[in-house]
Amino acid sequence: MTNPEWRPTACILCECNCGIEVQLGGEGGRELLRFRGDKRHPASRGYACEKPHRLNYYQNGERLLKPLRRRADGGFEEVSWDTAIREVAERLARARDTWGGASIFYYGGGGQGNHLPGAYASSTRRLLGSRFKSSAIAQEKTGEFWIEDRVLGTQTRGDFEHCEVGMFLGKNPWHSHSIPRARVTLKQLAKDPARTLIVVDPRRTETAAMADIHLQVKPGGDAWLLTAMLATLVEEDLIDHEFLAARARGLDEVLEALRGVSIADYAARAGVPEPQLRDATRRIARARSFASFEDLGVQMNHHSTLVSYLHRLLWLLTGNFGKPGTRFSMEQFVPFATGANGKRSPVAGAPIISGLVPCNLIAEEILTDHPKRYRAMIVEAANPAHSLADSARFREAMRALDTLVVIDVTMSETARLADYVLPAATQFEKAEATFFNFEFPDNYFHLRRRLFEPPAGPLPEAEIHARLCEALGGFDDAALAPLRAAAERGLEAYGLEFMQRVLSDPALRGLAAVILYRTLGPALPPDAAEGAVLLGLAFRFAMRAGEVLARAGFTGPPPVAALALFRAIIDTPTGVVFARGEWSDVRPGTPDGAIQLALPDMLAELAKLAEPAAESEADDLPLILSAGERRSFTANTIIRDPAWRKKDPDGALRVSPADAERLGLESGGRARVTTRRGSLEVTVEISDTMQPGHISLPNGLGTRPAGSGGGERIGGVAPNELTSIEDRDPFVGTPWHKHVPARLEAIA
Ligand SMILES: Nc1nc2c(c(=O)[nH]1)N[C@H]1C(S)=C(S)[C@@H](COP(=O)(O)OP(=O)(O)OC[C@H]3O[C@@H](n4cnc5c(=O)[nH]c(N)nc54)[C@H](O)[C@@H]3O)O[C@H]1N2
Ligand SMILES: Nc1nc2c(c(=O)[nH]1)N[C@H]1C(S)=C(S)[C@@H](COP(=O)(O)OP(=O)(O)OC[C@H]3O[C@@H](n4cnc5c(=O)[nH]c(N)nc54)[C@H](O)[C@@H]3O)O[C@H]1N2
Ligand code: SF4
Ligand SMILES: [Mo]
Repeated sequence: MTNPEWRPTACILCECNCGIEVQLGGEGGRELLRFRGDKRHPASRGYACEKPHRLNYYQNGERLLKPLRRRADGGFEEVSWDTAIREVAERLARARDTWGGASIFYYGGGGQGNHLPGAYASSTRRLLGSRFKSSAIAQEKTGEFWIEDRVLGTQTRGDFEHCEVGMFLGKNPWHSHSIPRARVTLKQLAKDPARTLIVVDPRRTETAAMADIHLQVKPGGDAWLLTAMLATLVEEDLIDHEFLAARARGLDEVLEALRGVSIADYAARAGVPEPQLRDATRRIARARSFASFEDLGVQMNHHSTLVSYLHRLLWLLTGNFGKPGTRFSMEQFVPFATGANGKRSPVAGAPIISGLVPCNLIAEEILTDHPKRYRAMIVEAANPAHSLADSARFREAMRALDTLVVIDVTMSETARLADYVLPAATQFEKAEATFFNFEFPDNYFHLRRRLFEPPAGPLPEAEIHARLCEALGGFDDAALAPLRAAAERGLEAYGLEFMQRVLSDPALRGLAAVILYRTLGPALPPDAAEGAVLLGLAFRFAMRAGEVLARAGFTGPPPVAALALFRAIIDTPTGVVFARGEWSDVRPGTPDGAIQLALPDMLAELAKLAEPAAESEADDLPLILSAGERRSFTANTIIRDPAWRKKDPDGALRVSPADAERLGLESGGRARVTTRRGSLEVTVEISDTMQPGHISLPNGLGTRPAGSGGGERIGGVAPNELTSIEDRDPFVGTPWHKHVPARLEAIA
């Protein structure tokens, strides 16, 4: 029986978090049966793609129901929550007392749909003195953040709804989305004869197939392509001098670096016809507005940091910043990208960007005898044993730890390596939210209410961290009585008490998250209790961005506006506009307020592009493997059961017709793919969307059910069995997953 009531929530399968409505049914009403886009949602406005229709595979997949502890014989045993919390707290406190809190590493904190675990973990980490952390962001976006922070001092995004020319660089938004209502926006761009869609991708992706201009770059050729485009701007004087004179510095150095470039040579090295490249460049320069998006195809590739810089020069030299249809910066509820702060990782001394240690260094910073190596780790809402480069090395690193604690809904590849596994409630069994607030001019925040209670066993992360903090002796429950009493008197009374007792007390401020959950949580509607931490965040937001908050209707002194915002978030289960930007707000946040066009280290990198191509490193690995493509039924490892995938059940390796013929491969046949790091059997799909020399595997597949013997059909392979941690950007350590030298052999 399906309950006819439509309940608002959000899709958790990509960063867009489209608002959806669901009808529940099945046993105990715990199945997600029917779906539709939620028209009330401020950003998605009724839009959703095909994936949430099969979200029940997440909710009712293989679950963890009891805390697990590793036995001496290597297996797991179930233990009570009391035992698990006590022992985890003891072991982590012992690690802190023996090696220092900095030896306790934190990984994750949330994925595509859930960022509240990380917010609550801040309290536990504070008590443990844990200083270093990372997440998937540090294997994709940290290079872009670092460059953007230096050039602009603010984080920006493209306004694709209004641009005249839109460009996607190493990004396939038809499948990967990342912009609101992606397919609607793409169709409008492609269909309108006055507008132009440009795609830069070695593969004729679904997006490239719709494009007006497809620059079918050679794998890894983007730095030459972008440099040739920039040199075209200089040679043909397509530069917006007026814009730059008013807002930028460093133009002369940049022009100097670009003048010597041979456009014909660089176009050839990029594999793109020079006339097409010039045509695309002119189209961009002459447009009233140009928006663009770079993603994993370039961010997980050679020259990734340089490409982020060149990409910025392309829209800055053409004056495409700070006006409709170009690039905007938005006020986020919790700021996402914060650049480098001068801190370095303890063993390798790598730069920490946005507070994150580069993912590719984690295993190295464990597998060493360096005294500052990480000794213990908490992994929460992430699956690094599957998602980080070189899974074998990562497994080895996890085994070398004194203590690994994993908090997950399922027995992930990472959980299997843990000393303790703590079962979490799913994202529909608790209130959840993300801080992916990238909209403009109206930016929204959505606290989804829980749809039903968790089964006996799993707990929301808020509860797990509150218990851990209590076991660590973080606060005395009696000291919280005045806060609890205030919560019963109402939100205003609570807000006052919270400011006086918690925010003004350095010892308690760091524990604000769990204190809010323990004291305000019980006074909130039960299906929104995990939203308690948002009050603290609302206070911070109101202090920082009162003006955009007021424009969104939350006026008054910061505490008053913060309380009003918090109340609206709790009371509106379909999402709230919390910031209303204006184009005049969009300006550089650099110390002198000017755009910094010339970054000396990047200009030095640019100059190196002129060097002759290095000898191919290995003749026996002649192909380039893109390990981890987004397809219609992939969603990282959020959904593990291969049955959810309606198409491409084996997650086939795509290969061009020319390579297939040369190697004697057939569609549906089997082949062996080998890299420097590993070798796997795959199913082949011959695809004329691939260019010769380039092969591609999907992301997030090859997950096995817990306790499986390994012989069963699992649907696809795990790409990071094939990648190496050494293949990474020299500046920020991001991996080169899209550019793995490989060879392919038919299997009879
Ligand atoms: N369906 C689905 N959607 C998702 C996700 C998912 O798992 N499944 N994951 C979400 C997440 S976490 C992210 S970060 C985004 C990522 O979104 P995208 O970055 O769009 O995802 P990918 O498919 O990994 O890579 C994009 C493109 O890079 C191209 N590429 C490979 N090599 C090169 C190259 O040398 N140069 C250029 N220019 N392009 C190259 C590939 O052909 C591919 O089309 O997607 C999000 N959306
Ligand atoms: N080779 C290669 N590797 C890649 C990529 C690639 O393109 N190629 N892409 C990279 C990118 S961009 C990303 S974003 C990462 C993604 O990699 P990760 O950040 O590791 O994310 P997921 O694989 O989605 O793992 C999320 C985990 O959270 C668990 N989970 C789900 N809901 C909850 C919950 O409510 N609470 C808790 N505690 N846990 C929950 C899931 O069961 C799963 O184990 O992969 C990266 N890895
Ligand atoms: S675009 Fe992303 S968030 Fe929206 S429905 Fe599709 S997978 Fe879900
Ligand atoms: Mo990602």
